Amino acid sequence: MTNVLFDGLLKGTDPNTKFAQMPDGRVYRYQDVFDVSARFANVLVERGVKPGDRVAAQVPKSIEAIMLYLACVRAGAVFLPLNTAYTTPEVQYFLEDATPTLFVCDPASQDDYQALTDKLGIHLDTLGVWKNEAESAGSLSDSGLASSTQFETAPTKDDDLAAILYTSGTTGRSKGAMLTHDNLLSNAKTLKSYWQFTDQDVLLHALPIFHTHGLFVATNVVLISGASQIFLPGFAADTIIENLPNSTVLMGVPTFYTRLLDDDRFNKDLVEHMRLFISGSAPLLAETHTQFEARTGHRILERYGMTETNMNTSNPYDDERRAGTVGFPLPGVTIRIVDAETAKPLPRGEVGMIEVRGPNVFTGYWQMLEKTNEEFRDDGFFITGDMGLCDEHGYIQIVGRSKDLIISGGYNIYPKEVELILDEQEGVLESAVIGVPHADFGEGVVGILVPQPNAQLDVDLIMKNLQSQLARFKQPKQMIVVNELPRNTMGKVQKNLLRERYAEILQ
Ligand code: MLC
Ligand code: AMP
Repeated sequence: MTNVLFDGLLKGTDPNTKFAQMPDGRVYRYQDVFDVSARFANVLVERGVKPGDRVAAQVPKSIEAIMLYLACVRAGAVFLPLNTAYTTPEVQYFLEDATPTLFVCDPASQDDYQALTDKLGIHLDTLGVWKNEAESAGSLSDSGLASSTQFETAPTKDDDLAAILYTSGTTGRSKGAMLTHDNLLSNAKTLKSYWQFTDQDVLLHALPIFHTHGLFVATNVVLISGASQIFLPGFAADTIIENLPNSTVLMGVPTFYTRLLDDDRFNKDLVEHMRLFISGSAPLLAETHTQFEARTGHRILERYGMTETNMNTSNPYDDERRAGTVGFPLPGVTIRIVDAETAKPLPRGEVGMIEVRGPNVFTGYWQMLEKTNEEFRDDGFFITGDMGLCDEHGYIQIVGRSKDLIISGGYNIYPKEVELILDEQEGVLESAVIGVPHADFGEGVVGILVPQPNAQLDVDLIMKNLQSQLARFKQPKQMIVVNELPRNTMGKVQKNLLRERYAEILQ
C-alpha cells in the first residue's frame, strides 16, 4: 500500500534535482526532501505520534517547516499549521480544540508555551530557522540530525486526513477544516496540468506557509512537478526584484502585485524570464490587472480558492484571462450559482451563492458536525459564502460575500472575533468591526465603539489591550467612537451604512 499524498507528490522524482534555493545560498535537493522528511518522521514517532494524531506547528518560515509537513504526511499524522502572528491565547484555543500529540513552536516562544503544553499534556518541540552547523535550529532539528534518513512511510487511504487548517468563523469561534490526502493530491495534480508546470519551473515563493496558498498551492504543485523554488522568508519588494530574473512563476496575493507596481524597478526587462504570475486569496482589482499588463506585457492569472476547498476556479492558461473574473471551474470541480435561500440554480448572469463540489472539497469541520451539516447541501455541494455569477462565456465573477468577513492582504478576519474582545473592554457598551478600502491591503479593519452611558473611552489603552489577545493583522487600523450604531427595524447593525460612512478613513 502507498501513502496517497507523499507517493502521489514524489513518486519518480529525480533525487538530484534542485528543490529549493535559499537566500543565503543553501540548496536543497529532492534527496534532501526524502532524507530530512524521514529524519523528522522518525522524531515524530519517537515523540509518540501515531497515524491520525495531530501535530500543530507555529514556526517561522523555513524549508525545514515544509519537511515537518511532509514528515507528518509520511507518518500518517495530521499537520496543523498556525499563523506565526497568533498570540498565546489564540494558539491555546487551537491546542485545546485539536488536542495534538505534539506542538512545535519557534525556539523564541518556548517559554510562552511550556506551561500551557505541560498542562494540556502535549509534547513541545521547537523549530527555528537554520543558520549554520554550529547553531541549533531547535529541538526538532537537533533530534532530526541524530535520526535515520530511512523511514517506513505509513500507508494511507484517499480519505485519511492529511491536515487541519483553522479558519475563523462568523460566531467568533475558529473551525478546523479537515483536508484529506486525496483533497490535496487531486488539487495538486489538477493545478500542475492547468497551469502547465514542469520540472523546468522555478517558483518564487514569498507567501507564508501556514495557509492553503503558500503551503498547498505553492509547495504541492512544485513537488508534484519536480520543479524548484526560490524560497524567501516573506514578501519584500527588494528581494522579489532581485530574484525575478531567475524565476519562472510567482504566486501572490493582490498586495504583492500592487506593491510591485509601486516600484519603478519593476518593468518588462526584469520579468523577461517569467512564464506566469498567479493571484488569489483576495480580489484583484481590474485596474491592477490592466496596469500590470501595460507595465510587463503579462496578464496576471487570477484563481479562486478557499481553505475548505483548495482551488476551485482558475482563469485559463492559454485562453483569455479576464480581469475581474476568477475564470472557469477547474477540471473535476463543479460550481453552481444558486439562490441562497431556496438553493435553486440561477440562470447565467444572475448573482447568487457560489457552491462547489469535487474531490478538492474538505470532509468537514473538526468536531463540529452541526456546523458541517449547515454548510453542505444534501447533494454534497459546499456553500462557500461567496456571492457571484457566471457570465455568458462561463467565467465566474465574485461580487461579494454573504459572510461577515474582512480579507486584508489575503488574511481573513472575522469581525465577530474582534467585536467579542472589544465588547469586553472597560467602558465599551458595544462595538462593530468593519472592513473598508485600504490601498495596500485591499481592505483594512476599522473598529467602531459605543461607550457605556457617561463612560470616557481610552482608545489607546484598548488598542494596547488587544495586542496580547489578537494577531496584529486582526487589530483595527483605526478606532472610532460613536454614540450609537445604525440598526434596521429588526435591530441588526447596518454594517453597509458604516462601510459607506467610513469608506475613506484608511485612504
Ligand atoms: C501585515 N500587517 C497586516 C497584514 N500583514 N495588517 C493587515 N493585513 C495584513 N495582511 C500588519 C503588520 O503586522 C504591520 O503592523 C503592518 O500591518 C505593516 O506590515 P508590513 O510590513 O507592511 O506587512 P508585510 O509583513 O509586508 O505583510 C504584508 C503581506 C502579508 C501582504 C506580504 O500580509 C502576506 O504575506 N499576506 C499573504 C496572506 C496569505 O498567504 N493568504 C492566503 C490565505 S489562503 P505594524 O505593527 O507595523 O503596525 C486563502 C485561500 C486562497 O485565502 O484562495 O488562497
Ligand atoms: P480563506 O478562508 O483564507 O481560505 O479565504 C477564502 C476566501 O478568500 C474565499 O471564500 C473568498 O472570499 C476569498 N478569495 C479567494 N480567492 C479569491 C479571488 N481570486 N477573488 C476574490 N476573493 C477570493
